[in-house]
Amino acid sequence: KRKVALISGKHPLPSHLPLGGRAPFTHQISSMLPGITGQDGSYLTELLLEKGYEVHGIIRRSSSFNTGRLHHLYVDQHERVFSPSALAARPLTPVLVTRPTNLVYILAQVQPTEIYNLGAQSHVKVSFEMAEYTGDVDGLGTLRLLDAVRTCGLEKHVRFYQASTSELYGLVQSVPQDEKTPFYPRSPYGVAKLYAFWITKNYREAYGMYACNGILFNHESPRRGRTFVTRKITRAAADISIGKQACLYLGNLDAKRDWGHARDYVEGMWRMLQQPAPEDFVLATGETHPVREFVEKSFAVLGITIRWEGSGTQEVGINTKDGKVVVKVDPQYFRPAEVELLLGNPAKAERELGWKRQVNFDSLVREMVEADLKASRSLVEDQN
Ligand code: NDP
Ligand code: GDR
Repeated sequence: KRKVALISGKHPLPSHLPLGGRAPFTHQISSMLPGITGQDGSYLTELLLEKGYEVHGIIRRSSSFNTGRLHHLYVDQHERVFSPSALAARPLTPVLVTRPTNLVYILAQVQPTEIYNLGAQSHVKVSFEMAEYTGDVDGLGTLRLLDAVRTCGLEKHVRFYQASTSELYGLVQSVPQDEKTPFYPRSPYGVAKLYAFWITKNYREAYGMYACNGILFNHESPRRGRTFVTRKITRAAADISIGKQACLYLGNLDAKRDWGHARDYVEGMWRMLQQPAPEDFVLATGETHPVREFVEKSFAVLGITIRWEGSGTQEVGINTKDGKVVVKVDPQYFRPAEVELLLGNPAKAERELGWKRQVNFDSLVREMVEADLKASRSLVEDQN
């Protein structure tokens, strides 16, 4: 059986990026990935290549490089050297696509067996500043992709994964949150993803598509975007520890999140598309931790103990060794409406998918801090 995956976005200016597999469009299993250049896209690409998929990504045209997270997965077309795993020998081959109708062209050409719809304006705070854009990309974009699948007559042949989110729960109704917990999104991002959740479910019911929502709680890694709170903290802690930065400025220190490792979560995405029938699943760790604890543990990895003083916007974190203020609250990072508590219940995924997170909170923090420390140090060495 031919298996082709597509990791896709629903953006106005994507390009076409085939990766892996030895000859284009002939591999037995293939996937399509909009959002391939993001954190999850890079881990999912690794996983699918390992499983022998031909992977096609859709990327946006950018004036600067946006494929950094994928560089280890392909080699220069002039060298034609197969990587040790012999999986990543295909060069980046961009095909500029400018209109949503070109999604139809890509789908018709790739004929994916699986589509992972990861592309999104994924920053919650930014969504308040770019609400209409976020609604268009994250909400309507999902509809465009689903319609393109139907236009190509692939609705009975393709399996579709929608990157849904714990942000759908928003204002706490009850915890732990599972597949039956009511939604109450608290941001334009959450509202756009609510539309995407329901349109995915609607196309499943209306047209018999194999379409799943993965309701994923926060997942992080050394590849996490630098403006999300975990990575912002681990980078700053590393820089502060070697004297490159003085202070870290943060918003709400008391928000609680259920944080897992992205590598574990992409495994869950893939498992959702291998079931006999399409269903929606929560992926979470079942633990919750405040931002404040993420800060303390990150500095602790570097041998720095934090003492908190003051309250509200006046609160600061002090390095107990030298008395220096290393964390300050800056109200510009507060959100107009906040999601105070996320705590997921992954029981259904554990039971039906055999999925379980492998990386715990402390190991996640350590891995991220150590990666950032290594990067900071090598940058300093390069400059010297
Ligand atoms: P990232 O922000 O790291 O990656 C987002 C991807 O979407 C990138 O490839 C990005 O391309 C692309 N993208 C951004 N803007 C657009 C646009 N206008 N049109 C099309 N594509 C665009 O996100 P993650 O990898 O962390 O998350 C993947 C998906 O999962 C997202 O949909 C996110 O909302 C969702 N999600 C994430 C969770 C998490 O904790 N990480 C939890 C639950 C859901 P470029 O590189 O060019 O910017
Ligand atoms: P989130 O992630 O909004 O949960 O969305 P983020 O890391 O941005 O925020 C988590 C919590 O930390 C608080 N916070 C700060 N956040 C940021 N970014 N910067 C700060 O300086 C800061 N200070 C405190 C926030 O207020 C929030 O409470 C992520 C994204 O990946 C979404 O795409 C995904 O759907 C959800 O996770 C699940």
